[in-house]
Amino acid sequence: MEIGHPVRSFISGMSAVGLCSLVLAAVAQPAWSLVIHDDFSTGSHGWTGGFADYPVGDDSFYDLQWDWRIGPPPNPDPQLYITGNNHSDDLFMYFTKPVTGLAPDTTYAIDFQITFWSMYPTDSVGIGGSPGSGVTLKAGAVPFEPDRIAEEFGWRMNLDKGNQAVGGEDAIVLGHIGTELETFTWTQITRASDGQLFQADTDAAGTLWLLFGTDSGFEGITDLYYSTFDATLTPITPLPGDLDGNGFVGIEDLNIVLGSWNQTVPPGDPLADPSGDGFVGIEDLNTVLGNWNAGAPPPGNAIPEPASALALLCGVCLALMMSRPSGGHAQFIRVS
Ligand SMILES: [Ca+2]
Ligand SMILES: [Ca+2]
Ligand SMILES: [Ca+2]
Repeated sequence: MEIGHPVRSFISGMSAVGLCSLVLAAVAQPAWSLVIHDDFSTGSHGWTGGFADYPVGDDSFYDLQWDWRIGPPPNPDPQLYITGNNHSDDLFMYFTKPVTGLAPDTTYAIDFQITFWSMYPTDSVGIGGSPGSGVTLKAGAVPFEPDRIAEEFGWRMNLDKGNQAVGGEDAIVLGHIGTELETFTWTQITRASDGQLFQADTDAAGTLWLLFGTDSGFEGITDLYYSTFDATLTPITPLPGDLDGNGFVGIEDLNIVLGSWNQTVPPGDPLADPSGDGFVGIEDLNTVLGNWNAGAPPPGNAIPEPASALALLCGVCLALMMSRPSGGHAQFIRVS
C-alpha cells in the first residue's frame, strides 16, 4: 500500500551515490555574478563622456573636453581624461557605456571601484568649495542611455544622480576626489562602494547603462584621469530556490518547503510551491536543493561544508520518510 507514496518512491529511486552527487553538485555551484574590469591603459572600452548641470550654449566657456590620452605626468599609460572649468558651481562630468547580455527585466546589485589620478588636496580652499573634497565622485546604472536634457536652468541629466555631495536613486556617492597630500601633486587614488547597496533594473533586452562621474561644488578647473573601472553585477531577483527572498538559498528555504510538505496550496504556503502547480512536492524540494548555497549568505550564516550538507539532506530524507500523507491529495510519482 505504501509503494505509491511519493516520498518513499523518490527516496527508494535514488541511490546513496546519487544523493551524494546531488548535494556536491549543488554545493559546488559557482557564483553567477558578472565582473567588469576596464583598464583604460589599453583603451577606452566603449565609454563615452558627457557634461550636465551648466547653462545651454556655454560649452566653450566651460572648456569642456574628454578623450583618451597619455598622462598625467609621470604616468606613461593612456587614461580616460575629462576636464571642465566649473563656472556654475554645479558641473557634472561623466562617462557612460552599455552592458548587454544581462538577464532581461532583472534587478542587479552592483559594487563599484574606480581608480583615477587627481591633484587636488582634500583640505585645499577654493571658490564655492574645496577643489578636492568639494568634488564628489559618483557611480550608478540605469536601463536607458544616460543623456542630458535642456531645462529652465540649463542641461540636466535624464536620471536621478542626486546633486553635488548627495547621491540619488540612480547613482551612489563613492567619495570625493581629494588627495592626502598638502601640495597639488598628481596622485592615483581609489574610491569604491564600500558596502553601500546599489541596485538597478535591466531593460527588456537585458541591457544596463553604467555611469560614473564627478558632481562639482568647486568653482574652477577640474582635470581628472581615470585609470580603471570595476563593477560586480549580481542578479538579486529571481534567484531560483530563494523562497524567502533573502538573496540566499539555505535552511530557511528548505524549512518553507518542509513546513507545507505534501499539501495543496492553499492551505500550504504559496512560497513553498515554486513550481506553481498548486502542490508542495518533489519538484519544489528539488528547486531548493538544486540551487543550494546559491546567492550571498546573510551575515553570520556560514555555508555548510559538503559533508554537513550531505548530513543535512540525509536528515531531510529521514524526516520525509517518517512523515505521513496529510490527506487524499497526494500525487503519486512512478520511479523505476
Ligand atoms: Ca551638480
Ligand atoms: Ca533564502
Ligand atoms: Ca509544486
